[in-house]
This record gives sequence, structure tokens and C-alpha cells, in this order.
Amino acid sequence: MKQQIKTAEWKSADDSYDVARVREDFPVLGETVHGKPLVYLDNAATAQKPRAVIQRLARYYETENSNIHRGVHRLSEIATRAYEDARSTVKGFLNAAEEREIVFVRGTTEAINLVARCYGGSRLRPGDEVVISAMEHHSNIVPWQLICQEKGAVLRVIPVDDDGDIVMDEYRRMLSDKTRMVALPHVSNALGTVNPIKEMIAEAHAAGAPVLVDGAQGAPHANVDVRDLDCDFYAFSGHKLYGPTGIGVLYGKAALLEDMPPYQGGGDMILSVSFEHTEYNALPYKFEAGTPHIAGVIGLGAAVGYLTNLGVEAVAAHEDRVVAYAVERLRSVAGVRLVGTPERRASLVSFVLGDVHAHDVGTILDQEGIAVRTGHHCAMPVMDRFGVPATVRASFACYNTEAEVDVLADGLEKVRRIFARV
Ligand code: C6P
Repeated sequence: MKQQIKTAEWKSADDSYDVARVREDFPVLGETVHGKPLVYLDNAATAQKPRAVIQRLARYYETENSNIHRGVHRLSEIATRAYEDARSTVKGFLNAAEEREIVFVRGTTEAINLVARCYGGSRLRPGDEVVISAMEHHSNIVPWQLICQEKGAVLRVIPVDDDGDIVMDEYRRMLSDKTRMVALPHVSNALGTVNPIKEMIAEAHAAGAPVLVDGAQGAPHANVDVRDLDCDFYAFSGHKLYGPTGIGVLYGKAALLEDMPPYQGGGDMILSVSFEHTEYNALPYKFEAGTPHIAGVIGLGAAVGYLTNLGVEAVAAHEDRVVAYAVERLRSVAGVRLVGTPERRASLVSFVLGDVHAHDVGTILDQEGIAVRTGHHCAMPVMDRFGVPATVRASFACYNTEAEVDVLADGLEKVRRIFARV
């Protein structure tokens, strides 16, 4: 049984952004959980899908399903066109210079592994350094650890301060002629910190090092202009940006991608194959071996189109209001301690509630219909840095409201009553 949320309750304070209208685009938001209206605050893990994406996927499977770049038949042409149109949409979204700089991958994780393996694997020498930060998701740690171990290179970690901001002086000190790569998150998934990546990219370049930006939590919440940032690589996942799972994007400067060996071998990444010699395909196909996630790419194109129609800046401004309200409201709940109070925050807030384990908080909130993420958020070093085993994380998207923050705060009061010791 669906329990529809009353529009007025969910209207954003700023009337120019009609959040009630936006909510209507997301069928799942009409669901109930344990008899309560769903309050979905786990968007950093994965965002919900608007009807435009769901219907686009259905249309592809119902009327266009075919393999791409292979057939001369009509359906294959249609599918190929749709797939390449999505690439063009993503190129526009990131303001990349060329479509061949947009490589479709499974997600941020695969994008980073690709760069670590293909760029790092071909360039790193013993004693070279790769610089990451103390706020990384495991996806931007382990691939670099693996390639550094293999090549005898050194992984350097920029510290973060007690607020969850990168210590810029330490970063500057760390850069040297040994630095071969800097890999940084645009936005921290565990703290919400928005890093000053443009400035950090310029500093890395001054030291002669390229920069990969892990944009998993950036692209859905900020206007990304890869040419303005001048980043060398930018990675993001479709499913956090209202698109399907299993699809993501690696943007790379053409000159760098050209120089890198392929990631995987197989169909579509070749021009010719003999047992003696294989000639690789041009960009971006060199990095898209095998039948890709065609529906995923087309669905991602629809998701990017959806977000662009809402207006990335309008969405970001709305989310900023909601997250600012969340910070203020959570601070008023006795026993709540925010983990991360960065200078610039985007889209999420992490906290602990007294000595109640985050999983217990999450379980009680779930009974109230509230979905939050609890745990280490695949960022164990961040938990160590802040001396907590886990946090509760509320993360917001284009359809969340201040009223939902109130429901969260009420849920936390209930947790406090249950754990009277808080
Ligand atoms: N973070 C979260 O709940 P994938 O799994 O490949 O789509 O994204 C990996 C990834 C990389 N970097 C950052 C900053 C991320 O936040 C994530 C995914 C989710 O925080 C799932 S662990």
C-alpha cells in the first residue's frame, strides 16, 4: 500500500526549486517502509531513479535491444546511435573537449583501477610517488597500493585536519619531482568535504604531476567542468547520479589516454588481430573491450539529461540548503557529534550519537522508514583518523527536503529514548 506524502509538507523553503514536483518524478518515493513513508537519505550509496531513466531503459529493451558497433541491421544502428548519443551527452555534461575522452566503464571503482593499472603501470618506477589523501574511499586507495607495490613506488597520504579538511601546507610539501600522480576525491563520501580541487590540480601540475579526481560524490552534486578544472582524469558512477548501476565514466585527456596501453583485451578494442600482432582501436574504444553495458550507457545518458534539465546548479543549491538545515538540526539533538565539520560541505553529513553503535541507530531509524547508511562507508582510514569505528551518514539528493531532516531528527530522539544512557 502506498502512502503518498502531502505536497505542502515537502515543499522546499526556496519556491523557485519545486522539490514537490521533483519528487513526483521518482516512483519509489511513494513507497512505505514498516508502514511509514520512505525517507531515503542514502543517496551517497546510490540515488533513486526518475521515471525518465526507468522508461528509457524499458524503451531500449522493448524496442531497440541489439549489440552495437557490429551489426549493419536497423536495430544495431539504433542502439549504436543511442549509445554514442549518450557519450555526447556526457561529454557536454563534463565540458570535455572531445567525445573520445569519455570512456564508459562499470563505475568509479573500475575507472580508478583502469588509470592505476594502465597509466600507473606504464609510468611508475621504483621510488616514484603517488599522492592521495587521508579521506579516500577504498576505491582510491587499494588500486594505488596494488600498483605501487608492484612497481616499488611509494604511496604518500596527505593528512586531514580535525574538521575534515585537507592540510594544504602538507600537500604542498609532499609534491616533488618524484610525484607521478595525485589522486583526490572531489567530495568525501565519509565527511562531506568539498576539496579545493582546482587549486590542488594547479599545484600538482606545477610539480609536473597529473591529477585524477574521484568524482563519485562530486558529479551528482556540482557543476563539473573538466577543462576549467584542468584535471587529467575524472571518474564518476552512473548510479549515484540517478542512472543505472554497473555503468560509470572515466574522463581522460586524449593525449594521456592515447599513451596508455589497453586495460582489457577483447572485441571492439581492436582494429585488427592476428596471432602475430594486434592493432588497437582508436579512443575511446581501446578501453571498451567486449559488449558494453549498452542499456546502462543509454540509461546514464537519460540520467544526465534529467539532471541537466533540473539544472545542476539549482539542484546543488537546493541540496546545500537541505544539508545546512541538517547540520543545524542534528546539532540540536543531544548526544550527536558530527564527524567532519569541513569548510565546504556537499550533500551529506556523518555523525555519531553518544556511544550507541551506528548500526543500532540505523536499525531504529529503519523502523521509522528512514534509510541512512551506517558503518565505515568504505573509508576505514577516515574512521581511524576520527577515532570512531563507524558513523551514521545522511546523504541528500535533488528530492530530499527539510521536512525529511525533521523526521530524521525525531528518529534520533527516539533512539535516545531507547538508549536512555545517551
Ligand atoms: N561510495 C558510499 O556509500 P562505485 O562503487 O564504483 O560506484 O563507487 C566507488 C566510490 C568511489 N569513491 C567515492 C568517493 C565513493 O563514495 C564511492 C562509492 C558508496 O559511500 C558505496 S561504498
